Amino acid sequence: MQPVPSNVLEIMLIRKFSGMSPAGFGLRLSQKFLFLLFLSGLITLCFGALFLLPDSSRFKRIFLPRAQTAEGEPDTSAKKVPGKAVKGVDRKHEIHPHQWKTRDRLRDSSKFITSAEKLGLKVPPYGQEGGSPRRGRQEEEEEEEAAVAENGAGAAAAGQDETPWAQRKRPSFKFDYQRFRQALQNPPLGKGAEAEDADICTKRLKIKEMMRFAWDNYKRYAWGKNELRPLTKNGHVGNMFGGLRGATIVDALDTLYIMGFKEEFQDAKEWVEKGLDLNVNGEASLFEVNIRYVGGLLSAYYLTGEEVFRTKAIELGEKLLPAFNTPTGIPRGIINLGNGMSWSWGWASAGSSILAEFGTLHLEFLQLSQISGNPLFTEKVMNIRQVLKRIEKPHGLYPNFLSAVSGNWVQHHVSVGGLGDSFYEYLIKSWLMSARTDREAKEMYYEALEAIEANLVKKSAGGLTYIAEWRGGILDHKMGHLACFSGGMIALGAEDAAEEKQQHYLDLAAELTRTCHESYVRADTKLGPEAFRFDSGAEATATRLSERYYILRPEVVESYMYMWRMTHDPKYRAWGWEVVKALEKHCRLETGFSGIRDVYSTTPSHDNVQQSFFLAETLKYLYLLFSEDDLLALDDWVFNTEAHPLPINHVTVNIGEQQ
Ligand code: DMJ
Repeated sequence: MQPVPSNVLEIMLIRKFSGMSPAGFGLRLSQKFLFLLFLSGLITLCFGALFLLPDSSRFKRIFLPRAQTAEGEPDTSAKKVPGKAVKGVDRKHEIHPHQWKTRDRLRDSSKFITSAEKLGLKVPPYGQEGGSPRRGRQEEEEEEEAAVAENGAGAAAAGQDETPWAQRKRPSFKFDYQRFRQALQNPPLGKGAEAEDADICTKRLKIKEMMRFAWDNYKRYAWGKNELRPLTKNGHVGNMFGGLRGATIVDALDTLYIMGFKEEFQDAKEWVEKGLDLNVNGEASLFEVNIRYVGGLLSAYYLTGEEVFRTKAIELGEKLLPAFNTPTGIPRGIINLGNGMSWSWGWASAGSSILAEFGTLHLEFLQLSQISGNPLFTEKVMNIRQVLKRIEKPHGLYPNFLSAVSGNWVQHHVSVGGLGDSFYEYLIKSWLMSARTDREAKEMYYEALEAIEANLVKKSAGGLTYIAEWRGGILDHKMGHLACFSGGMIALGAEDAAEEKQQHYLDLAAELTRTCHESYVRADTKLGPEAFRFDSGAEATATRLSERYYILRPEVVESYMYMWRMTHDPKYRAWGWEVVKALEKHCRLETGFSGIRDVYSTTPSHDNVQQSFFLAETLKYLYLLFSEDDLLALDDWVFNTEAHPLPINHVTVNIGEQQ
């Protein structure tokens, strides 16, 4: 007798194989195969459906081990932190309700605890965040979910105190500014010795005049806006800073200060006090806000001790923190400062985060912890480093796109120019800023540099050394203007390399700087293109129309400045002066400086933007090139990637010290 069917599956099977005994089946081989195929498909489907259940479902917990309940792809390299999309919130605004796990992971790291303790910051005992005893995991999860549901994405991860730092009840913390100043080996502005050479003095004065001209025109036509449009004599808002305004003011603060523009500096300070509104909505780039605004405010504070800069830097830094609420702790690229929502760039591979962006926060965030006493900033960037340290690197290289959800590389495009550049810069500068105690950063830097040299550094037929880009193993023989910072970076790090490599790195730095100089020399305007190539017979020239522009970028003069400080070879000053003359000839308009559309044409076509980094970086590096070495001495300062000087922590903090 046939058994009474007890479920749908059996009914289907009986219908399908009607006339056969389900016990014995009596099937032909091909039928058995079909049956097994169908059955295994069904089981896979049911198992897969488990992943769609919410984390809290008991059914899910029975069948899946905890670690597999995270959202995202399997991750073999980086330890994962589970997270999931929040119902009712747009996917691009997903937040991570299990933030406490990140903290657990950090607590496991003796390295981090060493750092936090050296900061003099109290890390409460495990399970006692916020003073409450440790609760059950389920209880915590339920609370986290409730908090998220109640507050939306801007509430950031539950378990993290979201009360603004300034309003929190906490033991008073005072950053000892005087102690910091006393620890500097040189006065920030140097001993004030004038260069003996009158010609050098004249050149420095000329650069000062250019700064005043750029500033005055910004002030006259675009005050409070982000950048000046010199042709149309108005302000440029741009879309990188969300609702933030005054990018030129904040970016220019330290340049005004070191050049001795006292009145202008006071105007700028007053605007920061009264005009810099941080409670604004809009899509801001985490990276740009960090390097220009946070970096600019930090430098202004360290140079002057004015409290307004410290307070604003911390307040702004806190507004960036919700971007880190992702399953891995790798921040997303865009943040709304008003409501804390964050998401990835639409154009980035599969909504991933960009190496040069999340890898260029370390210096500023460590300084934020130092001046605020809030260890959260340090925790965030230390976590980024741990993710990067653990992940497998193809040929030792760091690809440009990483999933903030899974912690895996999204594709294998490697570049020392755009998308990758300042990540490498921040490794060596982290080592230097820690007063040479952050050995982890140092090791990561030299390992990365070796991989770059082995895989990307090439010599052209004409004998020019360049750094190519890498696309999953295939080389693109192009170097971007952005990659021209590498000469300066490699020179800066040469002294700390293994003894037998020091001269080699200095030589490599000199060769790369010469190549970038050649890209300028070979252009009719004597200003370099956005990218230049070494294929199809090209040698350091742009071959595509779209790569012929120059937007007042600093990277080439930045390398001249470092090479000058390292070697005192007068050719670097000579090359810097060529740039000054070219800027005056092709970029100076009646009402400010502008980028140009084609460096190979002397018929002017201006892009009508005076970039804020022209005042922050290009003019500052030129000024330093023609100044004494004790003006912002490299023994005391590292420059962030926007040329804002941050102090080397001689006494106050030794963040990241490894034993
Ligand atoms: C600047 O904002 C910074 O130097 C950044 O690291 C790269 N791009 C610009 C200048 O070119």
